Amino acid sequence: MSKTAFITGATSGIGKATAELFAKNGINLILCGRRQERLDDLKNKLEKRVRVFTLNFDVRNKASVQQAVASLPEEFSKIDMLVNNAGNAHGLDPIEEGNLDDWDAMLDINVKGLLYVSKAILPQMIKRKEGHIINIGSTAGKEVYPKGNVYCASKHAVDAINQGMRIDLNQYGIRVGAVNPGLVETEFSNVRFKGDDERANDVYKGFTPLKPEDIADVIYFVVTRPYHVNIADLVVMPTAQASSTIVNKKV
Ligand code: NDP
Ligand code: 8X3
Repeated sequence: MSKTAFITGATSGIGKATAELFAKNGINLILCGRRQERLDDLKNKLEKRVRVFTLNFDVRNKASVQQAVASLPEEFSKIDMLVNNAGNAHGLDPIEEGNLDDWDAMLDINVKGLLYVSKAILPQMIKRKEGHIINIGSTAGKEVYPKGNVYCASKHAVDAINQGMRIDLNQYGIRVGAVNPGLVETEFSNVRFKGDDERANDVYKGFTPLKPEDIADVIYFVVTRPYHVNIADLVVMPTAQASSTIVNKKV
């Protein structure tokens, strides 16, 4: 029987590329995001291959998260894989100049949102003693870079939650692992710089960044291992990147 994946942040970047690759490989999809038009477009495109259901909710709103998961029809009620991907950086400022709304957004979305979604889906995985959670962390969850402060804190939290989930869910046979990308060209920097597209494009100039499809490939590899194999934690960077601050740019 074909499997079903629940992907948050499916309207763009890594989540969208993962949805497309999963569909190509026969994995049914529950696609989540806030931009309904994009969800509709993706559904129209991918339902030629697999069954697709869309859920529009903000991961920050715990009632909406619970309602959305509870609203799934019978044929989408068994979730085999949860890809906790929704998230972004908001701003890039030294700590003393940080914007409080940016801090709220990053902690509420990247950390609490991931927890709310996981909490809503876990009971069925625990009941079945089967399931797979893939948390999208970041190199920003492995090291801290200048002005990264709160975004890095949010991704360090994802790293801790990934480890904590793996420990606590071990008794239920649930697989838990993280994929931690380096620089991937998506809408990430457009969001971080609040629509300043020139500044966003500059981030990826002078080297070959990862494409969202590169991370989708890795996520697909992770979910297609035999069930006794759990990829616990992966860091994936462009070849030109050695760390958050060392990127071999030819400019
Ligand atoms: P994008 O901006 O392209 O995609 C972000 C996705 O998250 C969108 O689909 C967006 O959907 C969704 N999202 C954002 N806020 C919310 C919210 N409040 N509620 C529900 N959904 C939300 O960025 P990426 O694809 O790059 O980012 C995906 C993940 O990868 C993030 O967790 C990011 O931190 C991580 N990452 C990215 C890296 C990069 O260099 N790009 C590197 C390392 C990690 P919508 O707006 O429709 O709600
Ligand atoms: C995204 C990678 O280095 O832009 O998580 O923070 S970075």
